Amino acid sequence: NVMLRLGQKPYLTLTIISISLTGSQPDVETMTQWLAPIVWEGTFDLKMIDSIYKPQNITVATTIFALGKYTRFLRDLLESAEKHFLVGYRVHYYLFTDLPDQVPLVKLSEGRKLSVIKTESSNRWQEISLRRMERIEKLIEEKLLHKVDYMFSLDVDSKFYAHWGAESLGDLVSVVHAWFFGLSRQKFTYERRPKSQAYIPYDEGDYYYGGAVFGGRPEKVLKLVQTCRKNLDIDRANQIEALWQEESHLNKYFLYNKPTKLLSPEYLWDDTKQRPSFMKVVRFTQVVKNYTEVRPNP
Ligand code: UD2
Repeated sequence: NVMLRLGQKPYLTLTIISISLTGSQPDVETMTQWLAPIVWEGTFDLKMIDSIYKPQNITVATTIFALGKYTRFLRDLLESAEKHFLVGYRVHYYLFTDLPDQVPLVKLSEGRKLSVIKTESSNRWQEISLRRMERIEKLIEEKLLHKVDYMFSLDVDSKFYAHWGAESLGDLVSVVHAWFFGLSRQKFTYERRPKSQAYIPYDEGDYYYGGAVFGGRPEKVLKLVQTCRKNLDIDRANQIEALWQEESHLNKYFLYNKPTKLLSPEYLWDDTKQRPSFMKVVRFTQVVKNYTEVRPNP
């Protein structure tokens, strides 16, 4: 759907069917209103993309947090990443964990490495999830800025199933949450309490983005994590925690700082959800987990 704003009138919605780059593109939105691409199978020419990025010999840092029982997801995530994630590119995984002994030995391909960063845990899963922002901020400032070309942050309870390559790279990259793709903004689970810094009113918002994947150039991601961290601090001081912790703050950030590239739900699917016919490939999914069993608190 392409929304046009006409003078003082409310929105007029035009539905454009099959915006096609290759002739085989499904009937889905492939461009945002601010002209950022939404990446789907069939919207890009991988050979051309590789011919641009490969000669640049880029390095992509990837942050993963595995605290407490979440270390059990590491083997699958890393082994599947070695098969599908930016294959042929230099990838440096930065793994934050309180249990370095439980990091599995996974054979990495040439040009790829893994650094373990010992991290303090928490007895609240919400805290573990939202504190990723300040930890990524510190990592960028100390190790990534002006040293790596791109970066991603990935949830650990996930697995790659198919190609995820350089078509995903951009200045500021977000992923459209599988559960909310195609829904109207009133249905998005943004933070709705004005007391929180993550507040978004019902008449605003473009997409609902997943907290499990974001990325971009380190300097752009630094601005994102810094802003979210500051807003999380203000919320904490005001004794309010946004509905979906840092994911709520991320959504607020992307509302006013539009991502330059959106990854379609192919890049963050949910194994419990049936795949719609327009989705030709599932590249990365959240694995099914028993929340009460893996989390430190309910
Ligand atoms: C959603 C988001 C997640 C995050 C969270 C909000 C998606 C698909 N997932 O997932 O990114 O925004 O809501 O709080 O968009 N972790 C640990 N140990 C723990 C608990 C969490 O390491 O005990 C880490 C781990 O990297 C995990 C991440 O925090 O992947 C997010 O936690 P979650 O997967 O339990 O959150 P969930 O499924 O509600």
